[in-house]
Amino acid sequence: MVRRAVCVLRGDGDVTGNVYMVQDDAEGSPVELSGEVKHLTPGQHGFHVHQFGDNTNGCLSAGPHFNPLNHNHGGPTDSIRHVGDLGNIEADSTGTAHVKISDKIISLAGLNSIIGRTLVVHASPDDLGKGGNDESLKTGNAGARLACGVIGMAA
Ligand SMILES: [Cu+2]
Ligand SMILES: [Zn+2]
Repeated sequence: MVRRAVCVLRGDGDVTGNVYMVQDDAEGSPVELSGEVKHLTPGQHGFHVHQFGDNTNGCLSAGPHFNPLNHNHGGPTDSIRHVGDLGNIEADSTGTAHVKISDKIISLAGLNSIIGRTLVVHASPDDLGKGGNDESLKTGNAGARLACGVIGMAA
């Protein structure tokens, strides 16, 4: 059996995207994320799952990074990271980022489930916790929230 989820990203500007998530339900299987985010500035943009599926005040009400173990912020391959730390996506010269991420920490079920939480794309690169300041260990200095969407189950 395979679990599927989807997220439609929208914001105050013209950044838009669709991200699809698939996970085999065998224990320890990664979540495979794929899709596109458009109308970004070329280069890296922080990409995280935030705690709440609340977009009532835009992307701000999604709260901080999804962090059930109360760890410091990190990069996707770090052993110490927020569950929601997916690193960066990279937009090409046309402003489109082709999302292709495989992650074994997030899940579509259980304690680390991201269903009902918010996926956020940021204005700036995520420094992956290596920025040498306090904010780096909380947010990676990824800056404003350009677009976001609630992660929902899909067929
Ligand atoms: Cu974020
Ligand atoms: Zn984080």
